[in-house]
Amino acid sequence: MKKRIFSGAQPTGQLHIGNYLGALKNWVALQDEYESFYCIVNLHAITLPQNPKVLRQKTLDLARIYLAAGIDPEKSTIFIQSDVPEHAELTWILSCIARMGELERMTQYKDKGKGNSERAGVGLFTYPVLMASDILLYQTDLVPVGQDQKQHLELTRDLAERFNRDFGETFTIPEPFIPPVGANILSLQEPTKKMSKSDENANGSIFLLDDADTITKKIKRAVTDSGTEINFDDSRPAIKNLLTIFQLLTGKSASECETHFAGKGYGHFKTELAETVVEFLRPFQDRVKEFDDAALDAILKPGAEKARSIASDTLKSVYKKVGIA
Ligand code: ATP
Ligand code: LTN
Repeated sequence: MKKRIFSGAQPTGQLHIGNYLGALKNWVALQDEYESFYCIVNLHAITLPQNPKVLRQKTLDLARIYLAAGIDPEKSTIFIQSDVPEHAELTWILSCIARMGELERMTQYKDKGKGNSERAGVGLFTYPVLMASDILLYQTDLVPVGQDQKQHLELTRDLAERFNRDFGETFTIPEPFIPPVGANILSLQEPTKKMSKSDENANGSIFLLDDADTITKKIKRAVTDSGTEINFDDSRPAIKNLLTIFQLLTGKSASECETHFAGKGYGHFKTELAETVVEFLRPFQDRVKEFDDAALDAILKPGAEKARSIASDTLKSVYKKVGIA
């Protein structure tokens, strides 16, 4: 029996190269070896205000991006979170064993809630419990995510262990898969913080659907460090970040990248990086257009059915264990 993967992304904002390199690229790479479930987490999306008119569209657009990135519906299950009501149901049960203190320590809540509990929604606070439910419903072995989700994975493991201890063996304890390179792609404008969908400054992110001109401009404007060398040096995070993007898109080793740019200036480096990104994204952007709504429906509907058949088994066993059914 293959081991199982679960991961997801929110249909908010626009997906950027950080989401691709930190998460999607690995989802694609792992789908042969694992039985994989890739979810569009629209219930997570509404933990911050969304425009209802565009949320449905964004949900479908994200399915297109999964497919264009190379997730193969013949190998992996792609589905929309809200099509499987067990996610919300298990969230209630796990909310009853999660502790306020452990959720208060979640840095994403602190960042996104801006430390203002009068204004922050309860959904934003319990967001990690919904994420734990996503993962635990599928008896997941491995969760490929970027560095920013590590803390949520630890909470998921804690909740699973607590439930198993209090009610008897029920959940598989999942392991995170955080890639050694690319798990924290930084903003091109402020290379001390992560490239983020919710960044107000669009120049900090290369979006997967940006056109060639925009990509080239963003890379030309990217902040650099003092010095001239193009190498992987932790004390020069801006260049290291750009070089990491180059490395992951070309598949070269770190030392090959350094040799490749030895003696070259920032101008040359940025031009070549921009060409590499544009050439990488061109076929991806063509593929995005291939899937119309009917084609998506033909993938997402059976995806949800397959997911549901597993999720409902887990939920039934949970209800039994807690004395509800
Ligand atoms: P935001 O950027 O607004 O915080 P997010 O991280 O919530 O967005 P999702 O679409 O839910 O965005 O994330 C999808 C995946 O991309 C997650 O596994 C996340 O860890 C990963 N990811 C997000 N930002 C980066 C980044 N800068 N570098 C590497 N991986 C990232
Ligand atoms: N919280 C994640 C998205 C997410 C997820 C999940 C990732 C929701 N549920 C389950 C992995 C497994 C984020 O904000 N990037």
